[in-house]
Amino acid sequence: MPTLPILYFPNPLLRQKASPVEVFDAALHTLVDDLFETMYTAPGIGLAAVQVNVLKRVIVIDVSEDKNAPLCLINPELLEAHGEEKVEEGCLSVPSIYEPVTRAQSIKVRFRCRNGETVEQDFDGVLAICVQHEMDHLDGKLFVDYLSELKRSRIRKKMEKMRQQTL
Ligand code: GNR
Ligand code: NI
Repeated sequence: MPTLPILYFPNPLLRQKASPVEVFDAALHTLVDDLFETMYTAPGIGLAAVQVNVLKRVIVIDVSEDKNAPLCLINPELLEAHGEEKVEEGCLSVPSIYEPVTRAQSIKVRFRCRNGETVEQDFDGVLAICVQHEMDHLDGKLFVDYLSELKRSRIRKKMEKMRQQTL
């Protein structure tokens, strides 16, 4: 299973909006497998298809210590959000940057599984944060968008510098 190249901020491709999955076929299963492989290799606790330039509403997550709790959310819809908490976030598309972001503390989400089954599930803790972070990616939104313009422009400059060094 290949790992897929991850796009980095401020690449405008990260701003694209993903389309709902309509066909639950073998190609979708391959995409999901490749997303997991890419996420575990990175390593990260979540990955959205947009981050590898695939414009489908597909998210993979595993926040477990032992990397044995894979979750795949397809076409996720936020049904409920409760409470607020400010937690430090990072992103595979914004490497080496960690900043606090305010998110809902617990959420209820409707989504489809890789086999097409529809599920409604409640999330809290790190999982709730991660699901919200990944759902943002599907609409072209990044955690740096919640920071001040000053912080975001400093991060942009740092990313552009890092990128030049790796070219
Ligand atoms: O690996 C990741 N860690 C993380 C930490 C705090 C809040 C969100 C995340 S998601 C991130 C992987 C990623 O960029 N997913 O889009
Ligand atoms: Ni991210």
